Amino acid sequence: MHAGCVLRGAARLAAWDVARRTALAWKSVSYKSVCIHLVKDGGQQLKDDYKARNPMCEVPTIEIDGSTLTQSVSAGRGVA
Ligand SMILES: N[C@@H](CCC(=O)N[C@@H](CS)C(=O)NCC(=O)O)C(=O)O
Repeated sequence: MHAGCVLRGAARLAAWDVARRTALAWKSVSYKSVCIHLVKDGGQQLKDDYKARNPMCEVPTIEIDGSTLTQSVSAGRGVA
């Protein structure tokens, strides 16, 4: 059981977005999806509130079970 899962990703789906969402669906994890626009406002991934979650200033970021996972492969493994 995963509580309060939040998935922060870009508006346009990349291959790893599909893989991540597939992993979440496969594990029946419900999640809140938050769009991080990479151009709007000078790049929302560069804003302090997002940078505090992911110092690399990249999407995706998954918050799950009190942990923040920032790399697609580790995020996939964290969900599985
Ligand atoms: N190693 C990262 C790479 C993620 C990545 O390259 N994300 C791109 C978007 S597809 C990004 O956030 N770019 C931010 C930017 O261009 O400022 C992962 O596997 O999650």
